[in-house]
Order: sequence, then C-alpha cells, then structure tokens
Amino acid sequence: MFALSHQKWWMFPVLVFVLLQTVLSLHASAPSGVDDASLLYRRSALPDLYEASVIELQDGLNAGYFTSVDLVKAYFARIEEVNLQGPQLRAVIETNPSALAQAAALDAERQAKGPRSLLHGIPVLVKDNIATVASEGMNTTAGSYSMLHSIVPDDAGVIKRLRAAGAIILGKANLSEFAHFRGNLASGWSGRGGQCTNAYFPHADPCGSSAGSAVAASIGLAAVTLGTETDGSITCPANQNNLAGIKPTVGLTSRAGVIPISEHQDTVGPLTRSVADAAIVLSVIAGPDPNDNFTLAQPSPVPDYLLALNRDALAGRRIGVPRAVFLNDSITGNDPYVNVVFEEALATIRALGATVVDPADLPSAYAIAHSGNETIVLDVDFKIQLNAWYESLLENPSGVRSLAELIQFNNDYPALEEPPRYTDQSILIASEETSGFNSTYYSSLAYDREMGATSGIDAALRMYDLDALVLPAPGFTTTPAAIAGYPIVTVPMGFYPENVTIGLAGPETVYPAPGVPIGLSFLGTAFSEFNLVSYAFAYEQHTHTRLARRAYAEAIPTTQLWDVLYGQVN
Ligand SMILES: *[C@@H]1O[C@H](CO)[C@@H](O)[C@H](O)[C@H]1NC(C)=O
Ligand SMILES: *[C@@H]1O[C@H](CO)[C@@H](O)[C@H](O)[C@H]1NC(C)=O
Ligand SMILES: *[C@@H]1O[C@H](CO)[C@@H](O)[C@H](O)[C@H]1NC(C)=O
Ligand SMILES: *[C@@H]1O[C@H](CO)[C@@H](O)[C@H](O)[C@H]1NC(C)=O
Ligand SMILES: *[C@@H]1O[C@H](CO)[C@@H](O)[C@H](O)[C@H]1NC(C)=O
Ligand SMILES: *[C@@H]1O[C@H](CO)[C@@H](O)[C@H](O)[C@H]1NC(C)=O
Ligand SMILES: CC(=O)N[C@H]1CO[C@H](CO)[C@@H](O)[C@@H]1O
Repeated sequence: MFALSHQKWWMFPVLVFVLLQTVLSLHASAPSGVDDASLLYRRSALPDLYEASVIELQDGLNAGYFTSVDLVKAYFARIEEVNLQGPQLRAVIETNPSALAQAAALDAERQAKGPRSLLHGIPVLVKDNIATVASEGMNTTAGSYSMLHSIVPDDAGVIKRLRAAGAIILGKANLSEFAHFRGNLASGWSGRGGQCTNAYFPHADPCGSSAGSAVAASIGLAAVTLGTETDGSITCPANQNNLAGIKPTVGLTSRAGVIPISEHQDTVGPLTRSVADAAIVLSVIAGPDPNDNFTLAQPSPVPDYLLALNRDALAGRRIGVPRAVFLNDSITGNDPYVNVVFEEALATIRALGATVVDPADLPSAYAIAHSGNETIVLDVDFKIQLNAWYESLLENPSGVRSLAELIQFNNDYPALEEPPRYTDQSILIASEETSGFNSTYYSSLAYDREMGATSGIDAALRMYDLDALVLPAPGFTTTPAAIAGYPIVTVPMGFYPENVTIGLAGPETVYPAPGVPIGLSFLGTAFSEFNLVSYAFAYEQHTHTRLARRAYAEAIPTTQLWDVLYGQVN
C-alpha cells in the first residue's frame, strides 16, 4: 500500500487536537480587529510544532499558511525557551546565524519554482560531529573546545545532500563528547554543551551519544534531526526519547566530514518523531559519495523509503527473537520492566499477522557478550582517523593537531574540559596507546565481522528463515549490528511506570525514571533498511505509542507558528 494516503489518515487526530486547542485558547491571544471565525480557521491550519510532521509542514508551506522564515523563527524561539532557560535541557550547542537568510531564499525559490523535495525549507538540526562550512557561522567540534573556531575543509557528505534537497541547517546538537569515545562519562555531556537532559523526566539521562539531536526532536526544537552511531548512539537516544531512529548499514550514508570513531562502524541517520519522517530523511541522505568509498559498494539506486510505509507490512513475515544474552537482564543490565513491555510488543507483532519465531538465538550471542574485540578495533581506528581529522583542518586556533595533543589540551584547560565529575578521558588514553594496524587488529576485525554477521545476525536469519529480528532497544541489542555494520530501525514501545526504581546514570542524571520512554528495535542484514522501515511503520501505526505520553510540562516549549505570525515572537 502507498504512503501518502496513510499520512493523511493519521494526520486527522492531530488536526482535531489542534482545533480543540484553538477553541480553548483563542480568546487569550486573539489580536484585536480580526474576527474570531477567520482566526479560528487560520490557527487551525497551523501544525503544532511539538508533533508536526514533515508532510504537514510541507503542506502548510505550499499552501502559504506560513513560510520557512516563520518556521526558523519559531524553532529558534523554542530552542531558547528550553535550552538555557527553563529546564536547561542543553540539547542545542549553537544555532545557525545564516538560517534565516537561507530560509528567505528557499521561500522565494518555492514561490518561483515550487519545492525541490519534501525537505525543501524544512529546518534540520545535526549532531555537532557533522561538519558544516565555517563561513556559514557554525562550529564543528564533537562538543570539544579543542576544535572551537576550527575551519573544516568542506560540508559533510550528508550536509551536501540536505542542502541540495533544500533543507535548512538550523543548528548543531549537543552530544556525548567525541560521540562517547572520551571516557567513562555521563551520556549527553560535552565540554562545550554541558549536560543535556531528557524531556520526559527532570534530569533524566537522554542516552547518547546523539543526545541533543534526540531531545531536540522529541519536543520539536526542529522538524527532524541527524545523529551518528558507532554502537548504540542513534538507537539508544531514539529509545529513550520516544522517537523513531534509523541506524543505517555502514556505507549507506556518507561519513565524509563526520568527526570519526571508526570507518568500520560509524554511520549517519535520522532521529525523528515518526517513521515516515525518518524515511523521508533517509531517502535524502543515503547514496554514494566519492569522499567515503564505503558508500560506493551500496546497491543502486537508493530505494524510495516512502514506499516502505505500509501498515500491513508485518503480515505474513517471520520475525525472530534472539532471546539468549539479549533478553537476559543480568547481562543487559536492563530494568525488568523492559521485558514486560517487550512481551506486549511481541503480542502486537503476532496480532499484526507475523509469525514470531521465539527463540531465534544468534549462534555467536555468548561470544559477542564476552568479546573485547570491538574495543581493539575502535581504539586503533579512532587514533588514526582522529589524527587525520585534526590534520585536515584548514585552521585550528586551539593548536591541537593530534589525539596526543587533545589529551594534553584537556588537562591544560580543566575548567573547560575536565570540570568536577567530568574528568575522565580513559578511552582517549587507551586509544593513544595503540600502535596502528597489526595482526591483532586484523584478527579482531575479522572476528567482529564473523560474530556480528556470519555467525550472528545472518546465521539467525538463515537458520530460522526470518525476515528480521526484534529486541528491546536498550541493553546489549546494538552490538551485533555495530560490529557487523548492519542496520537497526527503532520505534517507541512504552514508558517506565510511575513506581520504577529511579537509578543514577551520571553525576547530574537519573535512569531509569518514571515516564522515560523505551523503544523497540528491528534488526536485519546489510541494506535491509527498506524492510525494517516497513515493519517499524506497521508497528508504529497500530500502536501510536509516541502519542501516549508527552514530555514533562516545563520541558515543552510553548512558542508556536501562531506566535510568529500574529504574536510577540519575531
Ligand atoms: C563558533 O562558536 C563561537 C563561540 O560560541 C562563536 O563565537 C562563533 O561565531 C562560532 N562560529 C565559528 C565559525 O567560529
Ligand atoms: C577505501 O580506500 C582505501 C584506500 O584509500 C582502501 O584501503 C579501502 O580498502 C577502501 N575501502 C573500501 C570499502 O572500498
Ligand atoms: C542469564 O545470564 C546469567 C549470567 O551470565 C546466567 O547465569 C543465566 O543462566 C542466564 N539466564 C538464562 C535464562 O539464560
Ligand atoms: C578477540 O577474538 C579472538 C578470536 O579471534 C579471541 O581469541 C580473543 O580473546 C578476543 N580478544 C578479546 C580482547 O576479547
Ligand atoms: C598490536 O598492537 C597492540 C597495540 O595497539 C598490541 O597490544 C598488540 O600486542 C599488538 N599485536 C601484535 C601481534 O604485535
Ligand atoms: C509497580 O506497580 C505495579 C502495579 O501497578 C506492580 O505490578 C509492580 O510490581 C510495581 N513495581 C515496583 C518496582 O514496585
Ligand atoms: C543555542 C544555545 O543555546 N547555545 C548555548 C549552548 O551552550 C553553550 C554553553 O553553555 C552556550 O554558550 C550557548 O549559548
């Protein structure tokens, strides 16, 4: 079945909701001299930015109800409301000083020639490890002061694709510094950005490393956002912030211009409020890039992932549950409630016509749980690739030109990079101690491939004749896909109950906590995103879990397009 009719269908409840809000609050903000009926009509045509989909925004832009300039102003105001004021979510590190001018140009182009794509004039926030040319006004730092004011040689490959599609880069999102490859630090903390926190419970862990991207998407600080994953950094924040997230196959989306951990595992993907939005973004950012040769091996052409949005996609499919290790709380460390909601999700998947094959264990499950080979590969790759990153910078006022100098820089500027309780840089040090590619490295790399793919995900898919695997998103779920370079698509599954035992996640953050979201992940073989997106969409459309719970009141920004069009925001 086809995508757009469904999107119209599920827009309906949102429009009713907006209409109700309108009726309730119209008199409070109606400008004088405009009659109520016409205002009611105009206001009801505006999407609520907390939940607005790309299609709704695109419809409003095409209908002339608002412009991209209005959208950028509204999102800027929303960022300001909750980022440093209010609950200080610290989701956004900086905003784009050129965004309004870009929006105006894209508005004019829409008037003259129509939209270039579904992302024309749509504001996108990207993780601060994704490069944007400095002339535009923003830094690219992975959250580290060692790269402040540095000049990158070019836009990242995914940024070039976003710009070509007409998207507006709204700003840079906070992250776990160096994509959580610095030390034993709380998720969502960076020297430049401070501690990002979750919008579903005060001071809750946002998970990382794409923490700011996820928190921003969860409460509508941008239409959609981009994150990166090496092992868990898109799927875990998607899971913990009530979002759809796609961790693409390594080599589907370009890593050129992305501050690296490892070319063997890094990948760029969307974090969005719906699977449809994620499919729209992936369709734009996927594709070959001569500057990242891993992308040259992908199947051609890039699928139109919108065609995967089929509500009935799970009917007749065989979905496996790799129970050993991945559903064992004493190994995953998950709160027992995760498995409670997961069993309910399995019942839903069965009810949608799939055969749930349970268990469908990975032959390599225990080997993966006990292996240290992933760390060996990442430590070696990071040093080589980060050194190359510093060398590639056209200018770097901090003077840092290598990993060794980064470690020294952090120690030299403790007020910036080693404030109390955020001092650890043990991963940087372990990586610095490696000595390049040798036989240990190559055998670890081969072992990872074997455990993740051949004796792992691919073995289970083949042995049980499966279309995909399914697991709760938190815990150990991401590792087989990480070491195999395989995709994961995550969707909202549930929320921790009010009586969950609150745990500590970091010096300023808690997890689990009441109301914090829990996600469901679909896993598959290389380049199976199209099918995984379809299963995630079917599950999402029949559960609508995201809509069952909103962020806590103070974490919800109040500025709407209405305030830009007729109110105080300008
Ligand atoms: C980088 O960040 C600094 C400090 O926030 C800011 O002053 C500057 O305009 C930003 N952009 C560039 C390109 O340095
Ligand atoms: C990419 O190019 C490098 C050399 O520039 C080569 O060593 C590597 O094997 C290539 N990788 C792929 C996946 O083509
Ligand atoms: C879960 O893991 C623990 C620790 O490795 C092990 O003792 C236990 O037998 C496992 N449980 C199951 C059901 O496999
Ligand atoms: C890495 O994998 C090899 C098998 O190739 C295994 O013998 C070794 O113990 C593993 N290393 C670590 C650190 O786990
Ligand atoms: C390879 O290098 C690592 C450090 O990067 C070292 O621990 C390991 O012993 C080396 N292996 C061999 C076979 O020399
Ligand atoms: C929370 O409440 C539910 C019933 O509402 C109960 O089944 C569960 O055991 C309680 N959990 C804790 C940790 O108290
Ligand atoms: C856009 C924004 O709010 N940026 C802030 C991010 O955090 C840094 C460090 O606290 C502030 O200096 C920025 O103003």
